[in-house]
Amino acid sequence: MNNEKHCMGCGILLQDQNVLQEGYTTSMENSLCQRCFRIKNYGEYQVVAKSNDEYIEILKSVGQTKDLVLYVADLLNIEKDITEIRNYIQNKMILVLNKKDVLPKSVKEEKIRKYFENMEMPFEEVIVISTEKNQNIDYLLKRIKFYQTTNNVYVVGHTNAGKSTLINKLLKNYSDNPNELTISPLPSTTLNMVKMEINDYLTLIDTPGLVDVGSMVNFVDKDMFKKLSPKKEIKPKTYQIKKGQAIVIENLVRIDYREGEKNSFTLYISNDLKVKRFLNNRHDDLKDLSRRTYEMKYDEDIVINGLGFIKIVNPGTVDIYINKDIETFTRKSLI
Ligand SMILES: Nc1nc2c(ncn2[C@@H]2O[C@H](COP(=O)(O)OP(=O)(O)OP(=O)(O)O)[C@@H](O)[C@H]2O)c(=O)[nH]1
Ligand SMILES: [Mg+2]
Repeated sequence: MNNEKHCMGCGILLQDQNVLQEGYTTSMENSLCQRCFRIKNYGEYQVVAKSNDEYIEILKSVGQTKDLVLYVADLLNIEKDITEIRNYIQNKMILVLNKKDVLPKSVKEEKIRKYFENMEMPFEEVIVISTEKNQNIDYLLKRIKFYQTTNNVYVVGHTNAGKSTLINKLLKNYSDNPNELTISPLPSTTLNMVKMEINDYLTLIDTPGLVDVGSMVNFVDKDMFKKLSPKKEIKPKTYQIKKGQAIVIENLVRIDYREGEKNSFTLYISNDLKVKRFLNNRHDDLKDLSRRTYEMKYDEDIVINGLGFIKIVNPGTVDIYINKDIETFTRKSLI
C-alpha cells in the first residue's frame, strides 16, 4: 500500500516514526513537517545538510520534460556562470533576476536587462523582478503564459534566490489556493519538488536550490549571517583609493589596492556591515587570510559570493585577503 505523503511546505517525505530524521511530523494528519511548522510559526531554523548530487538529479528530471522553466537568480549574488544550468536542462527558460529592491533605486531595470541580453545568454527572455516589492510580477505571469507548453512550469535556481517566495507571491496575487511554501533566509529551505496549482492552466513546481559551497554564508556565525543579507536598499559606499590603501569589511575580507593610478571602489554590500579604510599599508588586519590577486581591467566588479560586489573603475592590481574556500571572481561591471 502506498500511503506516502509529502510536506506541503518543503516537499520532504513525511514520517511520524523518528523525531531525529527529516520529514518528521507528530501526526500523519499534518500537512507540514515539524521543521516547516517551526520555521513558519517561530521563525526557527534547523540546518539540513543535503548533497548537490541529489539536487542535480532533480534538475535532470526537469530536463526530461518539455515544460517551461524559470531560472531564478538573486541580483546581489548572481552565479559566476548562469549558463551552467544548461548542462542539466535544455528546456525553454526565462531568466528571472530577483531582489531588484536590494539594489539602489538609481540602477535602472533596463540597464540590468541589457547587461544580460548583450551577453547573448541561452534564455528566451530576461526579466528583472522584485518579489518583495511586487515589481514586474504581472509581466512575468504574462510571459509565462506566452511561453508555457503545458500547465507545468518549473522554478529552479540556486538556494536563497527567492524561488519559493516568488511562487507564494503568484499564489497570493492570482489564486484562491490557501497553501504556502516554506521560505527562510537560510539556505536549503525547500528539500524536494512541490507542486502548486495557481489555476486550471498553470501549476508551478518548486525545486530545492543548488547550494553554493563557495558562499560566505557557509563560513559565518548566525549574527554575521543576519548582517550579510541586506533587508533593504543598499546604499553603495564609494571610496577614492590610491595605491597602497586598503579596505576592510568586518573580519571577513580585506581589499588592498596594490598598483595602479588613482581609483574609485564602490561597495555593494549590506548596509549593516562595518567598513574600515586604511590610508597606508602599515596595518596588518586580516593579512593572515589567504591572498588572491586580480589584474583589474577598466570598469569591472570583483564579486564575493554571499557578500556582494565591488565596482572598480580603473585598471590596477588588487589583492583580496579572504577565507580560502570563499569564491571570488571578476566580471564586467553590472552597474
Ligand atoms: N529583498 C528581497 N528579499 C527577497 C525577495 N524574494 C525573496 N527574498 C528573501 O530571500 C530569502 C530566501 O527566499 P526563499 O524563497 O526561501 O528562497 P529559495 O530560492 O526558495 O531557497 P531554497 O528553498 O533554499 O532553494 C528569504 O529571506 C526571502 O524573504 C525579494 O524580491 N527581495
Ligand atoms: Mg525554496
